[in-house]
This record gives sequence, C-alpha cells and structure tokens, in this order.
Amino acid sequence: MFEFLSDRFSKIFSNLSKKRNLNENNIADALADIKKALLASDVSFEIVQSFIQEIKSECIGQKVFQNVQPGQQVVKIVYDKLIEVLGGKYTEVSTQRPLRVLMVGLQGSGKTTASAKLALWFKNKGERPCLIACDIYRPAAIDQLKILGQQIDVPVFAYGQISVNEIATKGLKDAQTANCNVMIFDTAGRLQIDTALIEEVKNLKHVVHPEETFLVMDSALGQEAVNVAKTFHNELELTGAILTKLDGDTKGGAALSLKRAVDIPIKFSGIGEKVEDFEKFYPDRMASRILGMGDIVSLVEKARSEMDNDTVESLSQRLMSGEFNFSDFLLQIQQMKKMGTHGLGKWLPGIAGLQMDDAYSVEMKQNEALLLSMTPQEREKPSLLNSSYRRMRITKGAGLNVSTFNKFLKRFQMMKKMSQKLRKADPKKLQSMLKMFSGGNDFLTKNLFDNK
Ligand SMILES: Nc1nc2c(ncn2[C@@H]2O[C@H](COP(=O)(O)OP(=O)(O)O)[C@@H](O)[C@H]2O)c(=O)[nH]1
Ligand SMILES: [Mg+2]
Repeated sequence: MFEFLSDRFSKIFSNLSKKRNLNENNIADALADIKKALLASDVSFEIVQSFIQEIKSECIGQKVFQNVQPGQQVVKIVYDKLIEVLGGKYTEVSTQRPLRVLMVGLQGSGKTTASAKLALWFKNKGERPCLIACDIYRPAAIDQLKILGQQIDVPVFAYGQISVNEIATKGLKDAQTANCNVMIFDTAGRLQIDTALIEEVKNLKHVVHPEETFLVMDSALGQEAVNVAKTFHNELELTGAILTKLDGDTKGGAALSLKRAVDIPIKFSGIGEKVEDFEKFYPDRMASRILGMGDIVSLVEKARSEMDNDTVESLSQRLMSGEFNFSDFLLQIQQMKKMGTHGLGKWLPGIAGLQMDDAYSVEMKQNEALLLSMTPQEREKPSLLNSSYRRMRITKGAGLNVSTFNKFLKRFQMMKKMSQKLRKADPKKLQSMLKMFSGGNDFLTKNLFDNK
C-alpha cells in the first residue's frame, strides 16, 4: 500500500537525515523532491502546493533539539503534516442507535463489498446490523449482497427492482421488525457521476434520514477523487469516506486529497476482497507507513518530551507483562512528576486520559509518601501488606490516615487490572507493534486498545 510514495520518501529522507546542518538550499532540494513525489502519486496540484508551502514555513520556524539532527526534524514535520492531510485524529462512527448508514459512490468502487464488510464489523462489536439492497439496476448486485449477507450471517432485505423509495420504506420497517439496530443501505453507482444517479440517491436520503452517509471510493482514483468527492459532498452532505482497494498498488492521490478537498474523515479502509479485509483508517498509522520512518519520528518525539526513556520503556514492558507491583507504581509516580500525565500517557495507556489537576497531584503525593514508607520487600511483593499492623505503620509513617491508604490501594488495583487487560491482548500483535514503533508513542496507546 502506497509503496510508490514510501519508496520516494525513504530516499529523500535518508539523504536529508545524513546532513549535519540544514540550510535553505538542502531544504529546498528536499521540498522539490517531495513535491515531485506527491505529484507523481497523483495528488492534485493545489493540494501539493499548499502542503509544500506549509512544510516550508514550519521548517523555518523550528527550534533545534539536542540529540536530533535537523534533517530528522524535517521528517517529523512532514510526518505531522501527512497526518493532518490524511484526516488528523481518527473520528468514530456515530454511536446513535438505531443507526442508518447510506453507502454511495461510483460503480465498481466497492460499495457492495464495503457494505458487507461494515456489517461484519458492527456484528463483531456485538451490534445487530442488516443490509438493504437498493441497487435496482443490476439484479446481480442484489444476489451479490445476498451471498455476502449469508456468508457473514447478517440479514439482507431485498425487494427486487421496485423504486428505491419503496425499498427504503419497506427496508426500514422490516429491519425494525427484525430488531436490527444498524441498517446499511447499499446503493447503485454509475461509471461516472450523472444527475440521474445523484437525484436517485438524494431521494433515497430523504426517505432514509441516515446518520452516516459514506462515500465509498477506490483508492486508485487519484486526483479525480477531488471532483467525485466534491460532487457527492455538495449534493449529499457526506459524513465520511471508506477508501477501498488499499491492498492494490495505489499511489495515494485519493487518500491525500480527500480531507483537503471536502473535509470529511476517512473512517475505514478496504484492504482485500474478503469480508474480513477491512479496518479503521488511522491517519497517523497511515502516515507512518507512507514515510516508513517510524524510528526517526519516535526519536524526535522523544527528544521533544525529554523523556527518561529507559525507565519508561521498562515500566511499560512491566505493565504489559502483568507484573506491575508497588515498586513500579512508585517509579511511575516519579516519572509522572517529571513529565506529566500527558508525556507518560503515551507510554502507559491507562493514564493517558487522566487530568493532572490539583486533586490528582495531591493524591499522587500521598501515594508516593505511602510507597516510600514501605520496605523495599513490601514494594516488590504487595501481598506482604495483608497484615493490618504493617498497613497502619505505613500509613502513620506517611503521616496519613486509613482512608487514604484504601484509596491508594484502589488506584493500584486499577493499574494492575489494566496491566492484566494488556496481557490478554494478542501478544504477537503487541510484540510487532512494539518493534515497529520501537520506543512507543501515540501509536502504541491506540494499538493496544483497539486491537482487542
Ligand atoms: N482487492 C480488493 N478488491 C476489492 C476491495 N473492495 C472491493 N473489491 C472488489 O472490487 C470489485 C467491485 O466491488 P463492488 O463491491 O461490487 O463495487 P460496487 O459496484 O461499488 O458495489 C469487486 O470485484 C470486489 O471484489 C478491496 O478492498 N480490495
Ligand atoms: Mg454494488
């Protein structure tokens, strides 16, 4: 996926990273190469222009970090920009239920396949999806949907070639009777956008009132993606896109153009012909794949937050092994004092969402006091604290009362529970992720919680 672009980027950046000093000339050379690479990947000219312009101005305003070469910093800037162009943060699908999803797009883009894939995705999350066949022009399309539905054991409502409005009305009713909470409407496409097609889907939209309208788009579409997306968006107010056939040799034009062209998030990607070949689309992971320079990116990230890398890494390893004890807890608190929950949260998922407000820092100070008044053996082996005498001594030693001790234990249990959860995650996946993002960063957090 995006091999073409990532090959080019790798070359540009390995040249740049070797340079000790960056000056206007070698930055300009690199930017010219990036521009060529993007244009050759069929990203639209306007988008490439603004992309390059923005990178240039960021490069100029950069502070130099110790231990990081300027060339590596440029990689990080391009990486951040790529994430933004690919959509920024991942946005979740609507949580409303019942949920109505309208799938639109050109013929052959992968709507019918993506409808089934999406249904399976919802089903695997414990929802009750169904599929409604609204492609009335090709009887084969209805059969295709029925077969897919059977394969994933999801009901398909099809009514033959009656008007789409009637189909929608009947479909909604039947879906309700069947107690489905996610209704996915597979529509007809044309080879090219034409007004009749748009009118038909618009009518359908008036009847269905979908919470989500997804544009299904072949990722090989290139810069034509801009026009297609703009037209569909103007007429139908899209809420997101599904990028298909990312398993093929796509250059990246469509993916890199969508957000800037119409400002809709890419929510999913199709990565093969099978119904399981479907995943959430994460702009940051995609950017990392395109750049193929995860190591440099994390190096710069680390330099930025000035982390005490070794300690934190071993802490997160301990957490994942499920062996979190009081010594680890103490280490964690001390690290947190150094770099805040935000910095540490990148490594230790459980605390990513915690706000370091006043109450929380008081609690942390108390916890630290309690931990420090334990013996080293007690910190290594929490079960030693089953003695109420020792608990009282420790609490007194820390100048606190019993209720704070109980609160402390609760917090510790929370961490421990989380570590067990992490341990249950697929170890192979964990390992490969750790390897891929050697040293950890945002990806680690997201991967850990999303792949279970
Ligand atoms: N390799 C690959 N093929 C896909 C993917 N999604 C769809 N296809 C294929 O693309 C073709 C058109 O898909 P279909 O769902 O019928 O498109 P529709 O006309 O928009 O409904 C079919 O042969 C699918 O198997 C994908 O993510 N990867
Ligand atoms: Mg179809």
